[in-house]
Amino acid sequence: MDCIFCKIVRGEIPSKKVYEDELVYAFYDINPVAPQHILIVPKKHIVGVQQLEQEDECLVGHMFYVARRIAEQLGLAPDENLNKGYRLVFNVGKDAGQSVFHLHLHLIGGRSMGWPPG
Ligand code: DGP
Repeated sequence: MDCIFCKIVRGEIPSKKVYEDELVYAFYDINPVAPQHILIVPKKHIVGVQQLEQEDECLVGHMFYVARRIAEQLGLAPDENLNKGYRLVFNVGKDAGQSVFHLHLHLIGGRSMGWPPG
């Protein structure tokens, strides 16, 4: 399949791996918007959030759990006073900024961020 993230999952395009299991692959974004910017992608090709099926519910939950563990390993997790932290983002469609049409969860951290996003 001619999908850049499928090729990364298969190892046909090099990437800086952060985590892998039977369901997901996580790697550093090539164009980081913060000191830490990781993408968590399912190994199954899903175009985006709008193409999710009910059978994908557990997979998406797993993506969030993996993100939480990676954030902890990178020292991004909020402390007991909820200081520090990170952002988890799905861009859904072109107007929202989606440019790769294989579902991916952005894990962005290492700096303070504003709201609303641009
Ligand atoms: P989005 O705009 O939400 O679809 O995010 C796609 C992200 O994918 C974007 O931040 C850049 C990243 N990206 C695109 N191509 C590659 C690649 O070949 N390698 C890596 N590591 N990241 C990529």
